Amino acid sequence: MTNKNNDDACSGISRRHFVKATSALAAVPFVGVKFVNAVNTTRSAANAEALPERIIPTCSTFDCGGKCDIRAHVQQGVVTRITTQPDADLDPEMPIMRACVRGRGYRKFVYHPDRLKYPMKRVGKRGEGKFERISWDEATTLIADNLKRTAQQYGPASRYVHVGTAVSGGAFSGDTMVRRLLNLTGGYLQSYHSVSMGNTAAATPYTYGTPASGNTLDTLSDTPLVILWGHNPTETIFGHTNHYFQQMKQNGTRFIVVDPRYSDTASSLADQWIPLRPSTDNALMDAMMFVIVSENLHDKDFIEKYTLGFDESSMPEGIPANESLVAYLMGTKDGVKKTPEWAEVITHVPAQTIRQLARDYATTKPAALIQGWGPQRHNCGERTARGSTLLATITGNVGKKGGWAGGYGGIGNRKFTTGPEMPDNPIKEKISVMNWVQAADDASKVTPEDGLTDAQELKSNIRMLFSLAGNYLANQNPDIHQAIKVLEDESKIEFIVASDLYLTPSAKYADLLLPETSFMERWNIGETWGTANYLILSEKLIEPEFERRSDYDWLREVAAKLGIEKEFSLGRDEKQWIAQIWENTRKAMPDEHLPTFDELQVTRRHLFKGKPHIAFADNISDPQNNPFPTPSGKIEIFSQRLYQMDHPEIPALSHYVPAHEGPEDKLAEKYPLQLITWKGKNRANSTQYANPWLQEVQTQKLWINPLDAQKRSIAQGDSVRIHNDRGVSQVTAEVTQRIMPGVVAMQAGAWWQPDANGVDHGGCANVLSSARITALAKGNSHQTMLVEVAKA
Ligand SMILES: Nc1nc2c(c(=O)[nH]1)N[C@H]1C(S)=C(S)[C@@H](COP(=O)(O)OP(=O)(O)OC[C@H]3O[C@@H](n4cnc5c(=O)[nH]c(N)nc54)[C@H](O)[C@@H]3O)O[C@H]1N2
Ligand SMILES: Nc1nc2c(c(=O)[nH]1)N[C@H]1C(S)=C(S)[C@@H](COP(=O)(O)OP(=O)(O)OC[C@H]3O[C@@H](n4cnc5c(=O)[nH]c(N)nc54)[C@H](O)[C@@H]3O)O[C@H]1N2
Ligand SMILES: [Mo]
Repeated sequence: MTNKNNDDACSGISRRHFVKATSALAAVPFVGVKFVNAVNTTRSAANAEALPERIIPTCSTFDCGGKCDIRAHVQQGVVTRITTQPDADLDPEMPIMRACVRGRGYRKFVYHPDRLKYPMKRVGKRGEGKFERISWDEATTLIADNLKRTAQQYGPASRYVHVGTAVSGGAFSGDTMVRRLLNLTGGYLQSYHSVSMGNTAAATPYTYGTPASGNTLDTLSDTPLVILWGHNPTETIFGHTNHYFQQMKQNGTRFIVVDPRYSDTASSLADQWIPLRPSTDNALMDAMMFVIVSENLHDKDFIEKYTLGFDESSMPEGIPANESLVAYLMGTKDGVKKTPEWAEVITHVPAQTIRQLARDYATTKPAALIQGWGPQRHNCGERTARGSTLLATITGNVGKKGGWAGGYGGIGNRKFTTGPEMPDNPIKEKISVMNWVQAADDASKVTPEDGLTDAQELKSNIRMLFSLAGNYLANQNPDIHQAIKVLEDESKIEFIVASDLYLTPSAKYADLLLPETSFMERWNIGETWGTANYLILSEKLIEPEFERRSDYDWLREVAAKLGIEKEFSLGRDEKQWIAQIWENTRKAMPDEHLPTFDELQVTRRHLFKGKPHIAFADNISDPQNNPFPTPSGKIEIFSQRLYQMDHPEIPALSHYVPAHEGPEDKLAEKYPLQLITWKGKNRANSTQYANPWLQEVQTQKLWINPLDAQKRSIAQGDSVRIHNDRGVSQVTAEVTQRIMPGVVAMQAGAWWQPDANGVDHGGCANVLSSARITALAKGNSHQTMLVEVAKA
């Protein structure tokens, strides 16, 4: 997730209570606590020479969906093995949090021979990937000089920090500290919008007044029906999902998965899989609501008491007739009844399946419809996010134990720790993440309409850019080719600093490429995702090799060259920052009774045993004293604010509107297949792409249905060209019924590997994806693209 500072999204779970009484902890002598550097002597018995092995509980600080308990076996300063939480360490208070394949493979990420070793300066043309080794002294002088020069020549707002999510799972990072340095030297151009779930975060408040619409999963234990809507937590993890969902499955909860792909979640949990054409979710939702209302299955008491805009009798004043939900569903205004037959044509879900799904959802009490973030990383994602809130509302599943309010945005975006102290940024204007290419190319064209906030225009193009722990200059950015056109023009951005562990497709565009340490070579505190609620100490396990340095370390040297080392570092080294962040966090939540940092180094992890949390429970149990934070104080099925915006793509009622580059777009005549991407189990986005163990887990292929393959004479294992007007990617075909006809899919995050003709051979979908901006959030729509596939 990016933009974790999006704090309003974090308030989903606000009251957590610390269970492990500090008094009990204090009574335990530190040496006796089981986590402390357990010494494994079994090998020593066999081999008298062998040195004792320390087994250290730790975690990565990647943006990987989980923050699982991995055990690093360290011998003579080398991590020799990685295991995970053993049975003996299962904590009855805590959900099981064992490492997945990614965690098990970390050693191969850290000890890979291809890892960057020295600071390097670009020598060829930008993007060619030619570098020469330089000294750290030269590197930090270059950064300091360019920081000064760009600030003087173009103003500090010409400096930009790019998306870099690979360190966002920790309390401390170079990505954060570079912002501290910039703020101390005049500021920088900030961006907003989480490319992960920003469309949901922007749309959900139009229903509930806040995006924080998620519950803790322990509240679902008695839920008879869960609908996972474009949600694949078996792979994406989202904190504690696997623990709870597997338990619920064993206890008889019925799971339905709505996804164009037969995902690993479908195969591991689903009683029923409902594939639908991507970006048509709202049509399915509309038809479900049509069935629910016409069969009188809606929760009338709930609707009357808590909502606005259901039918004509509950519309705000001054709105003309036939704008309510019922009027829309019944076609009062447009003459189109939103029947299952109507939706079947759009979604390709059989009408009878839609009818049954609607009945199941409306008559099972309670039921939880949980939407993932895949459906909202579409051009129509805001409508889809709000659509599920409407379904939850008319069935009375909001604020109830066992129900779910719909959007999943509210609980995946929180930080427990305070982070480092951050001076104010003197630059107030902000761009959307989606504006960066335009801001680098010609900033005068970035307007408030495109996403610029707190200013009418930008003062300067982006002239200096930091990309620390991101692969978003090229690989992860939608429409790679339009981005690299600007990057390759050296008269635009004048100086690009990147730090990574690998020479990624984005790192090739750096002017200065710096070899960062890995999480095993630094101190940090791991922050959990989603519904999880614990912190893990991520200890420095090994010394960095070659000339690798942490971003903080070289930033300190840059600060010294700018004459502000003291203000920047406050005299703290990395571990001291972590200790300070921990202290500040302790102070910020006195009720939690967090252990001291010294104690944490013994206990290793800290569980916040919050009360089970149900979003909007207070608004439902006592609406007089807790109105919803919307303008009307009610759940707004019809949003007057959206009505006044009068934007056809984000209507006042969230209903189906054909998406740009959806299946109803005219472009489908030329490019008849919809391509979607998914986050697979063997990497976190593009992180760990080069890990050989994880490459064995699954290879990058294009999933294509046998019907579509046959039409194109494509056989299993054929090399295929996936193409549209933006680009071409060539990979192997996986002919499989796991993807519905009309749709093809590739795993996200594979490295872009263009040949001399610009054809990608890595399977990077972003040569094909679009940089189109969403209507409300001004956000990304990585997932909405039309392509054609041919045998290569
Ligand atoms: N293993 C693994 N876990 C991860 C990550 C990773 O890269 N790998 N990344 C992490 C990050 S940064 C994030 S933001 C989260 C993201 O988590 P999500 O955004 O939820 O993950 P996705 O795989 O993008 O999408 C979830 C599902 O949506 C489906 N989908 C796509 N389009 C549509 C549609 O139009 N309608 C419906 N109904 N379904 C659709 C996809 O097939 C997929 O199975 O995951 C995190 N967890
Ligand atoms: N087609 C498509 N594109 C997408 C998405 C999608 O679903 N489909 N999802 C989007 C989403 S939700 C996200 S969050 C973004 C993610 O995009 P990014 O934020 O670019 O994340 P990664 O691709 O993981 O790249 C992170 C880089 O950091 C490096 N790295 C790892 N650890 C460290 C470290 O300790 N220090 C440094 N300096 N570097 C390190 C890794 O080697 C890797 O190259 O991608 C987006 N792009
Ligand atoms: Mo993400």
